[in-house]
Amino acid sequence: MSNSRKTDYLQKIHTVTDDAKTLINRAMQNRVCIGITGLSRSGKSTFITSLINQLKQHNAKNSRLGGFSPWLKKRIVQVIEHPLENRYLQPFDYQQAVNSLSGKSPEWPIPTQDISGVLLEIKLADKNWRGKKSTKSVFVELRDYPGEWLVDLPLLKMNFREWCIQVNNQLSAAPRNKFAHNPSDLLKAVNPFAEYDPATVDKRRAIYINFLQACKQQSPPLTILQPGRFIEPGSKQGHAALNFIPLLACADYSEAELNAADDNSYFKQLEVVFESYKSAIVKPFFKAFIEPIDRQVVLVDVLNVLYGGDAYLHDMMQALEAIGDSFDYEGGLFRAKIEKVLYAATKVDQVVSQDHDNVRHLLSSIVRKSLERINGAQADVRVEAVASVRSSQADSQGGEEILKGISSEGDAIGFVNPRIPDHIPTEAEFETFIDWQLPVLKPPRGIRANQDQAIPHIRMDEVLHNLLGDICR
Ligand SMILES: Nc1nc2c(ncn2[C@@H]2O[C@H](COP(=O)(O)OP(=O)(O)OP(=O)(O)O)[C@@H](O)[C@H]2O)c(=O)[nH]1
Ligand SMILES: [Mg+2]
Repeated sequence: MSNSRKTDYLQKIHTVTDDAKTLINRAMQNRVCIGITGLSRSGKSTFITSLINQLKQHNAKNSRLGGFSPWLKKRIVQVIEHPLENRYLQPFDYQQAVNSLSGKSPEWPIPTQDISGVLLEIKLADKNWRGKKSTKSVFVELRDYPGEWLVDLPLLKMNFREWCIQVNNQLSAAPRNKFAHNPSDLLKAVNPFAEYDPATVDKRRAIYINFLQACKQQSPPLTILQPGRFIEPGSKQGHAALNFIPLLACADYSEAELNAADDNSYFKQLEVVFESYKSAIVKPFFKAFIEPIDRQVVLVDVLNVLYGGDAYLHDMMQALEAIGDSFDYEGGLFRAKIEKVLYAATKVDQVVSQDHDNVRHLLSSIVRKSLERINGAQADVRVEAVASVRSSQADSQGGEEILKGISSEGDAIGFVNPRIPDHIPTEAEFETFIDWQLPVLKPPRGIRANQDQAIPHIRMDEVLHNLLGDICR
């Protein structure tokens, strides 16, 4: 066996034994790694905060976790936050998130800029094999990261030319082709075969970043905004692997033609940077934060895209499909697979309660349509509709249910919503959403989460049951 093959072989054995060890450790320790995945602003940090809070405040008077058997049976003894073993990972700042939600003027957690994690220990009353009272601990790993980075995962399966063609298709189709600041012409003008000029790349890159930012900031935002680090660089600000742009003219040439380009051409130079973006930035994120996942929550802000119309919904569905391809639902010998997947439509407190079930069914239709691969896999897949922080209250007006809450400007408001269909809307049904402005609510006043109160929620108990019910038995 040649030396390099030997090293390869040894590395493989090493990885297999490492994976086996992780599996055994997890099984012995009642430990699960839950991947909270969700696109930018889908509600991940708020969800993690609420999930920890519901468990920690299990004894609060307003704790409502009837769907979670250990709570109903009063088996939760204590919930402790530990840092994750990875010393490079900052701890998830639960306390700060809770403080801002429960302050005098409550605020949502700030948008996430880097990765953090927490290891929750749930101590449960138990009986040992002799029937004597004891406690058992269940460990739950949770990690938080900026949602922008998730849309980079599909890049791992693409080469530079394929990515350029994808961006070209996106920029020339609705809704992006209608945007005044669409940089299509400027990017198309860069000839992939011409001599590479870093100053030109810098200028066009700045324009492309502005475009991505504008797509993110508009309401509703678009989903497929790549590369994610152009919008949220985290600790990689200024990294050399970020110095590239999509060369839209690549769509006009075959792979063979582009491969024959001069070494100092735009194509060849930027191809190298693109590959280093994948290997130095996307791959380590995947390895450290996506690969260890054995249970997954996919948070989807489905209400927010509805009023954007068909193009926005499909942009999100495409992103979900492409991202879904990056997760391992099949597994292999000594390689863990994701055993449970819970899709959760978030912020369901923005619509009246009679529509909550429809939101869940709408998400089911999206999942069935856009995630063929997951439907064929072994994983247990479910769908929920939740509010991590219930920020509206039901009231009635003329016999109709209405909602009341605090607007982002701090005013008390009352509102209703158009009926939510229980399926992907038809063109005619989309019309009913065009004039609907989804209210951006402030968190409710008076949470007092630090003073033995639990955060009000919708169906977070079902989430706990789905994710942890079996291992808490
Ligand atoms: N009404 C309501 N709004 C919510 C809820 N959860 C989140 N939001 C809104 O959604 C916004 C984004 O929530 P985050 O938890 O920060 O979302 P994220 O996925 O962590 O966002 P990034 O870190 O930017 O990827 C918040 O600022 C709130 O406006 C909820 O349960 N109810
Ligand atoms: Mg966040």
